[in-house]
Amino acid sequence: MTRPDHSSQSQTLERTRAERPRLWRVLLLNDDYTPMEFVVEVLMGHFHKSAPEAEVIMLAVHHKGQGVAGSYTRDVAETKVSQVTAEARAAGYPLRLVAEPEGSDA
Ligand code: TYC
Repeated sequence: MTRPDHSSQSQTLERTRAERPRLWRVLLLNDDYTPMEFVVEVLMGHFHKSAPEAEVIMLAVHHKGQGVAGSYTRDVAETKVSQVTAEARAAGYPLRLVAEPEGSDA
């Protein structure tokens, strides 16, 4: 009796597991009302930027309209969007963030 040949299937599964998960960028969007200091604190507290790094990113978003806060697996990126958005709303600010897959450059 011959057993079914699963070799190609298991090779596929092993290769899939070996690949790194696609990363998602968390984008910060500019607005006219969120204080610069709040954005800097978000970048330091949620995205682990140093004070000088956070300042550079915040000013780039302020001048260009949007910028990358960090890249993470999809779950982590979406959680950061939710948590920071909730924190901004609780503070009364309209700050917006979105997560997008890397490689989807506009
Ligand atoms: N434009 C805001 C201001 O002048 C600062 C700001 C920067 C807001 C970055 C949002 O993602 C942002 N107070």
